[in-house]
Amino acid sequence: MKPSESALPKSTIVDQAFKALDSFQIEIPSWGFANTGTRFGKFVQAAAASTIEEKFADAAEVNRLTGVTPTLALHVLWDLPRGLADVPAVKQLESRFGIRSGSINPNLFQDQEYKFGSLCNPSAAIRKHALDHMFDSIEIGKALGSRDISLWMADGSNYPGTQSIRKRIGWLEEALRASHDRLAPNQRLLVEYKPFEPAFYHTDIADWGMSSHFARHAGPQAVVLVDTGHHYSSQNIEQIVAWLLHTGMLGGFHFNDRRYADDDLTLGSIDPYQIFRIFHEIHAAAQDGLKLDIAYMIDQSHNLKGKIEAMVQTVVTAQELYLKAALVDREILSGLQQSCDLVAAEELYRGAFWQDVRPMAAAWREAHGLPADPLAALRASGYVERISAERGSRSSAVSSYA
Ligand code: PSV
Ligand code: MN
Repeated sequence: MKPSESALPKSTIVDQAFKALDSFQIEIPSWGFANTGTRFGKFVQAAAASTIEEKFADAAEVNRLTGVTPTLALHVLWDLPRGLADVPAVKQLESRFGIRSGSINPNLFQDQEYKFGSLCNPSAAIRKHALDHMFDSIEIGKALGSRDISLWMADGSNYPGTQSIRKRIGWLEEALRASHDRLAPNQRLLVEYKPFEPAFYHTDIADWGMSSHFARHAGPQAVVLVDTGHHYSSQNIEQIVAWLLHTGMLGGFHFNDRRYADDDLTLGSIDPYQIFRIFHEIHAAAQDGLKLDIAYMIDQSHNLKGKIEAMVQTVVTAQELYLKAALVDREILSGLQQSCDLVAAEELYRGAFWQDVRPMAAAWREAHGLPADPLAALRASGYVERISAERGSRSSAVSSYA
């Protein structure tokens, strides 16, 4: 038997695969459908969404094709610029398009007063302004019945000695605890980290250790969010994931791929093996009986690839990598790890990665009344051509650090 072949009968493997796919959903970001770019400019797409209604429509199309993206992440200032007053309109869109609001993302980086920080700004008045926005975001989450408040801040500094790093830690601890106090019992606060950009000397939540600290300090409903683009080159992200699983602090992911920095490339386009390794840690933890509650989300906004195509491609890739990792025979692997049979262990692990799971994923889709090949179905539907014609030059640019 080759290491990549399982001893299990084929029907058992298909059952296992279907079970794994049944358990996987992924959230898509509203900002993934809008025109975005780099600091060098924007290439505007005719099909880009310029209203929240269009973002819901595009999300519904991705869900119609894939069946696994029932929720749409919202960014407060971009999607609900009038705050709570916009909630009734969003609710109408939810029922019209059959898509629910997903994580609520406060925006603490766009307003002019945040030049030197938001919740970590030396000015108490600006910190209060930022905290009020956190409170508003939490109320929006409650009103929409969406569970996760997903916090990322651009806070940091560019030059050594220009800010007190420790004072800022204290201010942020205070703000996150106050935010946590406002959460409803079913809500969670996800704390995202990023080591650089737009701040380049220090960021106030630079890594998973700092995120874990802030989340723990805030309270039991706060956990860590891992954005795969927010690490230094060659960092071992699956080890971070294993630690967060072990300590009960893993709340969710922002998926994308990267080559150099926070590149927001489509998932698995550069390093699919890394995502497989992350999913393996999660499946292994589940198999070992750990209690998991992980929000899988995409954080990508494309300005070269077609937005809806890129989103469908990412969702399908996420499913495939999740499935490959689900099919690692972890009982055999555990024995090989125990006996330190390195080559056999690695070959078993890599064998699962190399197998072609696309036919199984297609069979699962057909069994659920979904198109076997969502990308081909998107092309055949003419949806992108139709919205391109309708939206045309109306699409306006939306700024983002994504
Ligand atoms: C920041 O780089 C980030 O990853 C945060 O999650 C933001 O909310 C998102 O991108 C969009 O700018
Ligand atoms: Mn992110």
